[in-house]
This record gives sequence, structure tokens and C-alpha cells, in this order.
Amino acid sequence: MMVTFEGRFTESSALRMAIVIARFNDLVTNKLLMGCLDCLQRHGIDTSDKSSQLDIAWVPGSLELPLVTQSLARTGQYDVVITLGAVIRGDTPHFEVVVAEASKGIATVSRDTGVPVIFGVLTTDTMQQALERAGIKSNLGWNYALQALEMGSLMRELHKK
Ligand code: INI
Repeated sequence: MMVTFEGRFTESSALRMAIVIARFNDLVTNKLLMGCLDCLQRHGIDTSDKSSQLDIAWVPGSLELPLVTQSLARTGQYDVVITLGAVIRGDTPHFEVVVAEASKGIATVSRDTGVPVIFGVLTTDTMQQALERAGIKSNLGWNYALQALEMGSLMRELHKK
């Protein structure tokens, strides 16, 4: 019989998660974090300081996201990791390098460790565009959190099989 695997949003409170967040452009990344935490909390995740479900690691910039994500994923303590960063072309002559290294690195960590890692790095031409996606219009932090809940749940389903 055919099996359909799908992530659910009804058992999120059982997931263990980490967020790895870049300080660079923290005007933007802090807002992404707020959106992310709001979504997680509304899906039953304990986001308080005493939480045993959620850990947060700060790194200097998006280039450091893959290493710290790898380190956390390898502990085996997390169902899913969310990375948050903001790379803005206007300020960054080496924009392409930062984006390419961060995205490749994060994808590699996910495949190597088997832990889903959400790529929550905004890549925009201007600070204005980044702020619009971090709360002025909508907050993509919310979307990244939803994607994390879906992937964490989906991988649990697959592992049961
Ligand atoms: N890091 C970012 O997260 N966003 C940027 O826009 C950015 N710029 O502009 O350079 C950036 N650079 C820092 C980089 O990620 C590293 O932290 C740094 O090179 C030290 O390794």
C-alpha cells in the first residue's frame, strides 16, 4: 500500500530545536528571530529562557552559520535547526561569496548530519528590502519557523518507518 509522508503541525510540542543566528545586520536578524519565536510559541514550543526544547546560538555573521549548525546538529539533540541571517548586497562587495558559502555550507551540514536545517538567510539588494521581509510587510521568520516544524515532524515520520 502506498504511504504518504507528511509533516504535521499538531505534534510540534514534542520537537527539539535550535536556532543559529548571525549578529551581522542584527537590526534585521533580531526581527527575524522575533517572528520565528512568535510562530514557535503559538505552535506549543516552550520559547522561554527555561526551555529544554529550544536553544539559540549567536554567531558573528552568515559565514559562520554552517560550522556552528554542524556542531549542534552532530550532538543528536535536535530534530531541526533554523539558521537566521541577512546578507545585503548594497553593503557587501563580496555579497555573492557570503551567500554562496552560507547556502552551500548549510545544505551540506543538513545532508551530512541527516538533521533538517532551514535556510533562513535573507538575501536582498537593500536594507529597506530586508526590513520589509523581516516585519515591515511580512516577517519571514514566521515562515522559517513553520518550515522547521514541518521538516522536523516529517523526518520523525520517516525515521519511524
Ligand atoms: N555577514 C552577514 O551575515 N551579512 C552580510 O551582509 C555580511 N557582509 O556584508 O559582509 C556579512 N559579513 C560577515 C561574514 O559573514 C563573516 O562574519 C566575516 O567575514 C568573518 O568570517
